[in-house]
Amino acid sequence: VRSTVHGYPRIGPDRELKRAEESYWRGATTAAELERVAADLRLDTYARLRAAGIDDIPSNTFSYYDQVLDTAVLFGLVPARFEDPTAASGADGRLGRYFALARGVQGAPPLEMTKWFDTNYHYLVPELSPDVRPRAAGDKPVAEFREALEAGYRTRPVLVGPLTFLLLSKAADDAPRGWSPLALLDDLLDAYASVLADLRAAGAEEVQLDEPVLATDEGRAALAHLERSYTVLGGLADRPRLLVSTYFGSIGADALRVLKESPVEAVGLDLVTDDEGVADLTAVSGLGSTRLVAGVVEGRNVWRTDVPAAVATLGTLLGLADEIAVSTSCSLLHVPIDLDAETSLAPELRAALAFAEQKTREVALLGRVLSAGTADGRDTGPAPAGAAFVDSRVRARLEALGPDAYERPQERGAPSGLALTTTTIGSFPQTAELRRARAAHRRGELGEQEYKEVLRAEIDRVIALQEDIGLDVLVHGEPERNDMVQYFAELLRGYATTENGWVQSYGSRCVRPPILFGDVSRPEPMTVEWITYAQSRTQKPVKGMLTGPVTMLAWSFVRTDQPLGETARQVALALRDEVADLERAGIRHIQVDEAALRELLPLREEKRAEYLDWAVGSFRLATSGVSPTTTVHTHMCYSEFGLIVDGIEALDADVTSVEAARSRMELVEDLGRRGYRRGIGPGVYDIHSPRVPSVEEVEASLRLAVSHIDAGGLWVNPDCGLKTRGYEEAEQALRNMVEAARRVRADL
Ligand code: THG
Ligand code: ZN
Repeated sequence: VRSTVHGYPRIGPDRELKRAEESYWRGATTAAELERVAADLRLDTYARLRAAGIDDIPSNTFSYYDQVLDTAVLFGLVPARFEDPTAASGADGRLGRYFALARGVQGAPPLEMTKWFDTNYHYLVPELSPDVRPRAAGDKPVAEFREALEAGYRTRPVLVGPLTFLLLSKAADDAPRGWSPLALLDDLLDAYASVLADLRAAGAEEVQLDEPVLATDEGRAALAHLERSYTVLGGLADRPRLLVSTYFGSIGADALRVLKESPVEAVGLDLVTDDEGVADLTAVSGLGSTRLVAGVVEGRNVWRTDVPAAVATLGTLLGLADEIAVSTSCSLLHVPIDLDAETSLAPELRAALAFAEQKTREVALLGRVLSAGTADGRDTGPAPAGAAFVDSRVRARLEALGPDAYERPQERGAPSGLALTTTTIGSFPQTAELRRARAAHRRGELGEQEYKEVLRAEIDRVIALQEDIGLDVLVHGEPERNDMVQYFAELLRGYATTENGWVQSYGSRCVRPPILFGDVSRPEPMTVEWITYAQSRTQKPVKGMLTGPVTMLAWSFVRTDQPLGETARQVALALRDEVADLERAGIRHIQVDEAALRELLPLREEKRAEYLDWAVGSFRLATSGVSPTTTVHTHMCYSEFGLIVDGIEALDADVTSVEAARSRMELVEDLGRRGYRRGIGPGVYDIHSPRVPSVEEVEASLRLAVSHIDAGGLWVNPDCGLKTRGYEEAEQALRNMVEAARRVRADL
């Protein structure tokens, strides 16, 4: 029984890739230097996998930014605005254009970025139209295969599969109405055929095609396209063996039957996310001679595998395919690299954890155990899923809550007398000085009082700047927070944080998801000191800023020994106390961000109602204790609004701000049609790009917005927090935004 993994983190154990890229972007290093760091990281990954005992090592899991972008570039699917005839040639030209697609350049806004299924990773959305013709335009998979082969590794190149690629792409603005990227399938399959032939010629014996979209309703419904894809690719004379990998949930018996009957050699299934995988296999009477790559080691959470249970599962699977291999449930991209880099986790918690490095060893161990038919004497004891830290006080409080703890009075004060009230989402740029102070404080070199002085000085400056710009509802800028989830996790009981547990979020940006291992409670107020200080510096209202329960879960590694909804209610109760303290301190606007509400939405419709029920319930538990005259705000990122608009109504917040800039205000139109009556702040410009929007651009968005919904409920804000931007661009963009609001107000 062979062992493999679907993919491995690409950022490097010390975030080498991030540093190298950001240095290249600043112009401090050359393309050749960046390429050398990347090559070293790839080879280091192969070496780690081999050392862990993994039999079949994947390649092309590396990316400079994102694997979907890589696929678009591989097939020449680059929008015309990036075809600059004067662009530099050679490595600089290639990388320059690649990064332009991801980050934008003056005159060419970047591709839209959105969440990769229900993870906290973001991919770039290819823009396709009937005018483009997919072709094998790049050689990244072949080049990386050759590079590995020369170093002594005959790897299995990994590509995003054709169905997933097309279903994750969108029709370009100039495509005819109703045109679907799926129309490109046959041309795209020709292009895949060419890449597969090149890989075969280079010596690849097997190629992995990732089709996670089969875990969604949309993918499951595209059976004809699935069949077409793998009949064509499987039928090629000149190709490596094909492994079609699926993950983020089961794919259903219908899709599994299509794959079983298609001429592909192997199918990868996620056997941990839900418990339907084995039932699907049984429903199709097993895979027969199609090899089953069994994802039994959780690839996206950090708990150790229960080895005896996994061995039992694998034993069942032996009867459902002639040949099986052991793997992770998905790429290890979503977990930190190495638990050994952590020095201060409690021993009982550490004993329950496995990061990428440890998981590869679990996979290899399972392969050996199955091959030998017995356990090989190592520690294979069961692992707790959460170190079960029980707090009976929290449980008793939750049990005592009545239904009124989830309801606000329907009659409440108007949020604001103004039309087009201007505000920001919460964070202001995190300066180098601030980061240095935080690091020094963490190392114990900067005392508590001195550190607080730095933070207060930053708040002074942020408040003064906002007054000068003329914003209406101010924020304190969150200088005390490294990350909106990490910060609260550090202050809540039941949560642990890591020192080096970095996971890629998008491009060079990483997060350190905290670990929610036990019952959650709030030992003391978490934000009151900072918000009240900011309020003391201005006559204008200052918004209090909290992170909502769903987002606290979505961006953490969460215990699996109780339903997510139960854990969310514990977090909500802690936040409810914080909201009450803020209100008592005189704060009149309180924002509870649910940036990740959309992200945790189950991939399949049949599971959504239950999710929205606990997601909405926990938000309401956190916020419904406020007085009728306090304005409750919430913020969401990457919303695909239509899908959750009912959920948003149910949150019962007074004002909701959402990303809208990259999707050009589509949501406002949608809301207008639905007769939405609460406050809405559609992001008027994209903060993920360094581009400064012009006054006219913002003005046009606002005029469009007021043509669809009542100006009294319209708030004016950027589409997300400003922490990733520099002060110069943030300030200019906000000035333009406020000026645009002034112009539109004047015409009302
Ligand atoms: N926090 C967490 N997850 C997130 C976001 C967040 N997911 C969605 C969205 N926001 C992603 N956006 C970002 C934006 C900035 C950064 C990471 C994700 C970022 N990270 C710093 C870096 O990579 O340099 C490190 C931050 C730190 O020092 O902690 O800038 O806001 N959890
Ligand atoms: Zn956001």
